[in-house]
Amino acid sequence: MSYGGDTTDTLGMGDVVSNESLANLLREERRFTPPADLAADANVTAEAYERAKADRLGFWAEQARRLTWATEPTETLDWSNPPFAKWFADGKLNVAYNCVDRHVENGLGDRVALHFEGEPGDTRSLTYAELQREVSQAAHALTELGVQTGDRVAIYLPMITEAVIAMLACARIGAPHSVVFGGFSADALATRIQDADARVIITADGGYRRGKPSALKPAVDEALTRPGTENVRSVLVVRRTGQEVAWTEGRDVWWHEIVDRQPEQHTPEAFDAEHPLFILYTSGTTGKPKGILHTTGGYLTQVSYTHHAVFDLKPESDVFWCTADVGWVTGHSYIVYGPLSNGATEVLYEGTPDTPHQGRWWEIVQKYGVTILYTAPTAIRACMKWGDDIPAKFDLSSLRVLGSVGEPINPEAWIWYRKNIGADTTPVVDTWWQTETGGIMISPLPGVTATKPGSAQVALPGIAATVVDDEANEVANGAGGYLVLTEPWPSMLRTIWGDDQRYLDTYWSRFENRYFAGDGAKKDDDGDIWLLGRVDDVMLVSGHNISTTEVESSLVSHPKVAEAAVVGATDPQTTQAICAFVILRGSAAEDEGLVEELRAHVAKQLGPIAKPKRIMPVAELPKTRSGKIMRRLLRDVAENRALGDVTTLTDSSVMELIQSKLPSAPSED
Ligand code: 6R9
Repeated sequence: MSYGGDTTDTLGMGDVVSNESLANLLREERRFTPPADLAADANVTAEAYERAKADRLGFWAEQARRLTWATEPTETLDWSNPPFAKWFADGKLNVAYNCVDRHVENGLGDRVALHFEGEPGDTRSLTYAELQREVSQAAHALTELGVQTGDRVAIYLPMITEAVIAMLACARIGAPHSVVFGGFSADALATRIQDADARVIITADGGYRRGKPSALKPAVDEALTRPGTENVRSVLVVRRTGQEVAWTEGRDVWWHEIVDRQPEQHTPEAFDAEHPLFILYTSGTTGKPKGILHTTGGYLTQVSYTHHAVFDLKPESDVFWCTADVGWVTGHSYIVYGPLSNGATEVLYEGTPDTPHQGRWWEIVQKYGVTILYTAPTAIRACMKWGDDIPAKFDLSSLRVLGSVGEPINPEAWIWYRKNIGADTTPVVDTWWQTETGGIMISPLPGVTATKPGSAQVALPGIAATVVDDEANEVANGAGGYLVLTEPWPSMLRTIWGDDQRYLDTYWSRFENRYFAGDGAKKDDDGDIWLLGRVDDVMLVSGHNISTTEVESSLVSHPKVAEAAVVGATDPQTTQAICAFVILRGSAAEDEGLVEELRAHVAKQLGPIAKPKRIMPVAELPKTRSGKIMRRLLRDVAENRALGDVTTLTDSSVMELIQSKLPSAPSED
């Protein structure tokens, strides 16, 4: 059934998407089976699902042996006080040793760990042996600055090698880090310093962004004037851009002055598996940011295993590139801890994809022979908008696996990615997970799964996920509801820093004994999972629940649309009215006819009730720095309200642009 008719459905997510509309979006039944050579040599085969199903804890105990433990764990999971989990609790290990030293000890010291590419074009390749020296020196420097095991260190850096080194140095001495994204303001930084009670901050004079040096140190100076930051003793400053910085004697220290003179050897201490590894703040839609706490052994086990399984990493020959920033969880898990624990060679790029030209990423893929690329739908859609001719100018034949994360990927963008970046042969893995889950949870496996564009499909071996209705009953195939995780997993968050009650209330109170992720989802006829966006974003139109993701996917499937964001705005007749903001593809012209054409296109695909009331072509959409569309702000615009909190927005001028384009009265049906 498509959306239509006048019947009022029950509330909840039961009807967020219909089978027919999914089939419409997929148009033909497109399935992509794994390339034969990849399947034949895959790190993980279908048998892993069986093994994990037969003995889930035994499966994870086996994965924990991927790591080198100072004391091997004998316990796997302690779930005696749910939802406060302990994994591998009697084991001890050092994360930095696992990510660096053991590879050097295994004779891989000359292997490149990081190919750093600065935005201005400066480069540096760091081997595992060099990384070991630099992490050791940084660890000594932190100790000299008085950092002790358990002290929190805030890291506020651009995407440079020191960001990775700083994180590993903290892990090495058991000082939990709190990485704050370099694009955040002094306010956001101050809140995070206060909440974690950080003792040292690691920052830089600045970084390069869009061809210009962009200062960081002034935000630190400003943050440290706020109450509640008095416990910060030292600010360690990397010289990146050479721009002038204000200096507080006795507090500020240059990285090169203190780190470079330290001994090159450092003995790593083994910490308990449940020792805190890092805090990472997620803003959420309301309230103060939540400090998501991750610990040591379970986290490293799952990020190591998932990186090996989902990307089919062959460390001796692959060049891995995750384009995320280290300031968000994807950078933590799939730039730093997953790849380095697996001894990977990877690319670290400082800048934006279109500086100095729109082919910069593809130039980097060609230059380093990148074999595995992991990026976000928002970036893929930006590349679609810039045009197919840009990637076509570069040799991308080294690529063999493509990944996506951060938002639902529209089938159209998925197909574009595979075709234009992956030569129509590489598997695309759409990976669903969250800051809270620590590692990938739902994803195809590139050597096993016949992929469906737009679907994350199946829980990984050892992971239990399903879709439930309002009453917590598992929905049948073909129905929609709420995505829940039904069993604890090794890289799960342990709590919200300093607020156990909020941890219980936010994640474990909606459904008994189940972790509620906040996302709507649907099972298709094969039982595969389709993510439908945050439940807060679901629209209620004349009694029907309609998912923003679905209407967006329909719009993006129109050849003239590169990107779309859909929100429900309060409407006297229909409760909410669907408002769409669209970015057109390179050559498409914006005119009245086009808006009507797009409305008709959605109505035809999804049914008349899903037809947007208003469609506004815009140049940009408001996004967080991790690339997620901020629908909340678009709702403010659509309802003519003052804008809410814009602190996590990439570029606040985007909202002014959108508001200035708003027609005064909405167009009528
Ligand atoms: C890793 C990351 C988590 C939220 C999550 C969901 C959305 C992430 C997705 C996806 C559909 C995917 N999300 N991956 N939605 N398909 N493959 O992004 O963490 O920043 O905490 O965001 O992102 O809504 O709940 P985080």
